[in-house]
Amino acid sequence: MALNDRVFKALDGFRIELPSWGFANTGTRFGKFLQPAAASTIEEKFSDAGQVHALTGVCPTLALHVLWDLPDGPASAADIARLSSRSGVRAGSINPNLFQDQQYKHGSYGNPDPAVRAAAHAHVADSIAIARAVSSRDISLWFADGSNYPGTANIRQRRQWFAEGLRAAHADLTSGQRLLVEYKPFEPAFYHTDIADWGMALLLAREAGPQARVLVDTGHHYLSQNIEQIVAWLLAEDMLGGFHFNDRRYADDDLTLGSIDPYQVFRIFHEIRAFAFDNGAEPDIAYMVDQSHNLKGKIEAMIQTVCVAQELYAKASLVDHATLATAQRRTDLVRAESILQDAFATDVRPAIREWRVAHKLPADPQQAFRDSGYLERITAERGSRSAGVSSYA
Ligand code: PSV
Ligand code: MN
Repeated sequence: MALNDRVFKALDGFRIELPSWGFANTGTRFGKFLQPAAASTIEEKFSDAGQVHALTGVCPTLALHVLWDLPDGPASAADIARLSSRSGVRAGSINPNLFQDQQYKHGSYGNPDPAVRAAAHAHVADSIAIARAVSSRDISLWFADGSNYPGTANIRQRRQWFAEGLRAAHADLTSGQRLLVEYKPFEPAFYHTDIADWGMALLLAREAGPQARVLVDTGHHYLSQNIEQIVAWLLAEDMLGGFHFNDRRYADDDLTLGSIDPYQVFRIFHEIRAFAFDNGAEPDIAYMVDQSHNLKGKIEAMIQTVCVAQELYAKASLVDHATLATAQRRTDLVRAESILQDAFATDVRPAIREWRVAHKLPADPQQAFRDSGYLERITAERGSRSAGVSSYA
């Protein structure tokens, strides 16, 4: 197949979800630099996501965080439907918030206090109901649970509480819904985290039930970890539910995708493309962005991320799997490696521009955004609001 055809086919099948919180003011624990154009209402987040989707054509859904975006629970569904039809973007994954309330100081599902565990379970049950009300498939669970000092938490007991809690949550799903279990090695807990890695997430998801899968946040690994191997194993186990994409240099930095190590992202996509080739079927994976744009303009950062994701996915689709398999069988190491390197080095940007034009999209979404005047308009409209907006919302 010609390069253009391969790129077109790959991009036709690639969609990526945006996070509502990526359009809001965020910061570090040292402070927050407010951006006048940042979104602070759910209307504004849908509107900004609508811009990114209108210009790129590949972001039809917006991930929502329950406490930040849906304070009225399932009653917010009518509002969400109205915002969806106005912005052209539907509700995406629903993210319960089990880390912000004071009651979760010592954990949620792993809290020794049964009343707090019950509150966490009730919040997840509500979130599952919200997902149904807004017709969204995935409920994405991340737990900040853990401890800061050795000896302060009963790790095995907490594992048991997690297994029970996730089984109970799974029992609330209706058919078609999925529970995604996200792992993270540290932060905010700095001694142990209850779901610290993909193995723990996999075991818990398996135990929860057949509609649970693992969610891989690319920033949630130790520094030298081989993320694409984790992806390959989860694919082989039919347990890869989705991604939270971002990049990092040190910890969970939430930088824009591919900004530090684009070859890492390419290698992840390569494992997925190779799996699809070997099995003759596309795996069902929810690609999502999970970034915090502290310094970059939020909409620009999102457009940049989406374009980079498309580029790296398109490059991975250029790998000649049949030739690679032969080279691997013959242990022709340099040839096998260069098949990946050649695909990675190919400039796919002209083909992507053609794909955009063929789909009546701007050839250069970033430039189109700059020319649109949207940023100036929201800066003027939103900038007059007083500072002191709360985190993410
Ligand atoms: C935690 O670091 C995380 O990756 C989870 O996905 C949260 O939902 C998100 O970040 C909130 O920013
Ligand atoms: Mn995440």
